[in-house]
Amino acid sequence: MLTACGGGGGTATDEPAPEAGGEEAVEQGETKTIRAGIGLNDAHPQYKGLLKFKEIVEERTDGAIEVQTYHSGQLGDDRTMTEALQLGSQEVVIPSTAPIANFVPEYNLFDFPFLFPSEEVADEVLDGEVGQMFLDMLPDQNLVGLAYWENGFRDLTNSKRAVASADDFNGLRIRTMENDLHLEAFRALGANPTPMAFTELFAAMQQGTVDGQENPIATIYLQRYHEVQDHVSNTNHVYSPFVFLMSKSFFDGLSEEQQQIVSEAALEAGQYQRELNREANAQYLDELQEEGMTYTEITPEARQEMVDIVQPVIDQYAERIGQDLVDQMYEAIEAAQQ
Ligand code: TF8
Repeated sequence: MLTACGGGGGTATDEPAPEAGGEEAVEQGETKTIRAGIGLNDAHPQYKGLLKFKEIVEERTDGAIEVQTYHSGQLGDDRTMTEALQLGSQEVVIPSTAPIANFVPEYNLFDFPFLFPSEEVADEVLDGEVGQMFLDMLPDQNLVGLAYWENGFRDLTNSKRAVASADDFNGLRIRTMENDLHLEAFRALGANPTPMAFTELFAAMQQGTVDGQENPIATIYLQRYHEVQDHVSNTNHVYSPFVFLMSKSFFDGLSEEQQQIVSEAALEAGQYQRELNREANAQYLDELQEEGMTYTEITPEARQEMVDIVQPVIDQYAERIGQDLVDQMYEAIEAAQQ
C-alpha cells in the first residue's frame, strides 16, 4: 500500500491497529528466537552456513522467527550445547557426529575410520535413506535432526614429527573428540590419546599438554593451529559429518509452516556450507605450508596399514551397534559408488 508520509515519525498508516489483548494479535506479534551455537569461529564455513540459515529463516517467516548466532563455543562446547537443546535452554547446535554418539550410540557408525571413500559418496548416503534413519533416532533424545552439513575428512597435525606411517603415531599425545571409538582407534595405532572439548584444544597445544590433534584442513588453518603445530599429514582417517540439531520441544512449538521453513533452511544452508567447506579444505593446505608447516602425504600402502590396525576396533563397535545397521550403511556406500 502506498502511503504518503510527510515528515514526522511516519506513524500514521492505513493499517488497522492491532486489537489490544485479542488472542490473534498476540499470536501474530509473538517473535520466536532461535539461539544457534557452533564450536568453530566466524571465519569457518560452518558459521557462514549458519548466517545463511538465519537469512533464509528470517526472510521466509517475515521476522516471526529471529535467529541469534554464536560461534567459537560462546555458548559452550558441542556436548554442553547438545544438552542445552535437550533441556530447552538453547534451540540449535551443529556438532560433529562423534559427540552425538554419547547420546545415541549408533552414531559411532559414522566415525568408523576410513568408512566414506569420498565427499560425494558421503552426500548420497547421508541425504538418502540411511541418513534419514539416523535422524529418526534423535527425537527419543528430545532432539530433531534437520540436515547433514560437513566438517569433512580429518587430518593429523602435531608438533613432534612428520607422520608418514602407522609407526610414527607411537607415543604421540593426541587430543581426540569426546568419543570412545576415536579414543580406541588412536590407542590401537600406538598413540596416547586424550579426549577433550574442542574449546580447550588450542590452549592444550600451546601449553604442550598434547602434541597434536586431528581435524579437517579448513579448521586447522582457520583456527590458526599452524601457530602451535609443525606437521600435517593427509591421514583422511575419518569423514566427520555435522548434524544440524534443533531442540525438539522448540520444534514442536512451531507452526507446521514454520517447521517446514526451518527444515528447508537447514537443508539449503547446508548445501551452501558444503560447497564453501570443500573449497576451504582444498585451498588451505598450501597456506598451511606457507605458514611453515611440513606436509606429509600418506601413501596408499601406509594408509592400508592403518586400516588393518584399526579393523579390530571397527569390528568390536560393529558388533555393539548391530551388524544389520552396519550392513545397511556398507550397502548404501557400495550403491553410491555404482
Ligand atoms: C572437534 C570437531 C569440531 C567441531 C566443531 C567445534 O574436533 O571436529 O571441530 O565439531 O563444532 O571437536
